[in-house]
Amino acid sequence: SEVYQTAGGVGHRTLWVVCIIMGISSLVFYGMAFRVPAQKRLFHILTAFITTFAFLSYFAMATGDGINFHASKETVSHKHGLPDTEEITYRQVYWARYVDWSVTTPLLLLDLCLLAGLSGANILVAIVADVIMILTGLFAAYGKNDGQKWGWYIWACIAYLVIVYQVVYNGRGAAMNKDQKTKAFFASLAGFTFLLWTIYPIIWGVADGARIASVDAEILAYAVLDVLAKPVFGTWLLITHDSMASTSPSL
Ligand code: RET
Repeated sequence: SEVYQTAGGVGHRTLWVVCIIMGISSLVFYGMAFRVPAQKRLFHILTAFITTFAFLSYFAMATGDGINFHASKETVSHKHGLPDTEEITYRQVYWARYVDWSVTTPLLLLDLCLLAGLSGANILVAIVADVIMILTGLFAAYGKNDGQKWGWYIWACIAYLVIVYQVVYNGRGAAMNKDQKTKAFFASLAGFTFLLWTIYPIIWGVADGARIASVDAEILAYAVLDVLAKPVFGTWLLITHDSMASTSPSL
């Protein structure tokens, strides 16, 4: 049998709402960048680029770009002695998200790594692991069968663990050398990030993965997370950073 899974009105409106939120926060962040001297602008620019990419990706998805149907085969086992049947689900995959994430998640990590004062080698490992996580996640989304899908998913999760080790564990070590305020702020921001980011693979698992959650539920869940991970994260970072005396770190 065949099943089609597509977005409805709720999903469509949600995509537009987030598109507008990302657009407005980008303007605000660029505005905040101009209000500080050039030497203090690195975090502002990074953060504004992050919401700009998200704005473009949400514009794509809201207008129907960056989406396609993907067929995946599942074997449905029946009880009561009926033979197993093969079910094909055609689900909308929003690949524009992965294009967005492949650029914005490394930039988000860069924000955190620079705040902690992590070394260049550690930053590079975190960012390369992040790109691997997103690209293997994209392959997972296009897996033709369960083996492929969940195989790629496992590689992505391992890459995620590498990120957590670098940013949370080594990041905390590096932040030890910073002033008290930076140390405490890094701990809160990294904790917030780790919590949010861990929900993404869970949503993926029930949405693109097992295809249990509807496309609308998937859009809504990612919408909430994306707004917290980008505009809320950015506002928190920039307001706190502006209140601190330090200049931007140099790359
Ligand atoms: C995937 C699926 C494969 C397993 C893992 C994933 C992790 C994704 C993450 C995404 C974070 C996105 C953010 C977006 C900001 O708007 C690719 C879903 C581990 C952590 C922060």
